[in-house]
Amino acid sequence: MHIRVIGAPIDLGADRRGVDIGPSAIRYAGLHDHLRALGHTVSDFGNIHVPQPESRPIGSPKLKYLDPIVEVSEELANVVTDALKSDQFPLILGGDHSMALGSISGVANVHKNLGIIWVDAHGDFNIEETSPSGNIHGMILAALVGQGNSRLTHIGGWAPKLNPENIVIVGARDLDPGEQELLRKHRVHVYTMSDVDRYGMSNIMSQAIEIAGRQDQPIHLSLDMDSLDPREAPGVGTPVRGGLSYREAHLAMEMVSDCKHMVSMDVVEVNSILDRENATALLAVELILSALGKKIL
Ligand code: Z70
Ligand code: MN
Ligand code: MN
Ligand code: MN
Repeated sequence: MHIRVIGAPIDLGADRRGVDIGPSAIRYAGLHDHLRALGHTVSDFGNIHVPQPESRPIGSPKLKYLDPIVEVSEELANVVTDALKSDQFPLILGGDHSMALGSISGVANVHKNLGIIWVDAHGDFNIEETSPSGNIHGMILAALVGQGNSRLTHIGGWAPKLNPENIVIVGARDLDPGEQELLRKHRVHVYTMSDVDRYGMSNIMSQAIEIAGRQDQPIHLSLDMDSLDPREAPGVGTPVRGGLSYREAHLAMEMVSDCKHMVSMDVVEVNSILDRENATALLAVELILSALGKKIL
């Protein structure tokens, strides 16, 4: 496979600074050499341009940095669409999770009926009215199904990008009250950590792949590193106890790899300021490799 690495060093969608270093940290962790060792060819677009928060007004406290986030999303969507049209596999490095608005909009330009596997401690299904923070990284999935501010929902001039029934969230353990209602109302499939404990990651991922990839639908995998337990991934902006173990996360990636439906992937929320000796970026590379075909034997 030809992998196109795209850096999206955006930290406009979250409060804690430091995720803008994420794409560099993941590259330093040896991403390209490891991908080539797996037999892939790799090219790197570099990073898309993201304005520094200090250089732009924050705007409404209910939708912080809306203007620059929309601009970055438009550009990222185009870069991702171009990669897919050139038969390349886009691997997008964040950045906070707001970058998935651009990446998934770009994939949805090419693949109709896209399935999503969203591995995250959070639902990222808030709208302006339910968000406790005004942080847009917590609103991305809602925007992609057409809910919330019209500038977020209409990246590329059209909406919605996703059918909520094609979305599966895995690893959830921190959902806001209004967000829970919205997830139920729109029938998003949510596998919580409680479900992972009860049924095991193998069963959860079989079902997730069955749902997101039904009728041979292509799947986009969005991996928020805060899905992992903070003991494994200390370098994330919003750590939440009780997350995925090292082995559960690898198994999830290996099962997505084996299903052969994945067309694109993002890895987000690596916060190097909060990390220890690049551990979270090194883990991100390991998980990317499992998702892209690495086998133990
Ligand atoms: C909270 C909010 C969030 C990621 C934190 C947190 C959202 N639900 N998303 N980290 N990736 O502010 O909306
Ligand atoms: Mn997230
Ligand atoms: Mn999260
Ligand atoms: Mn199939």
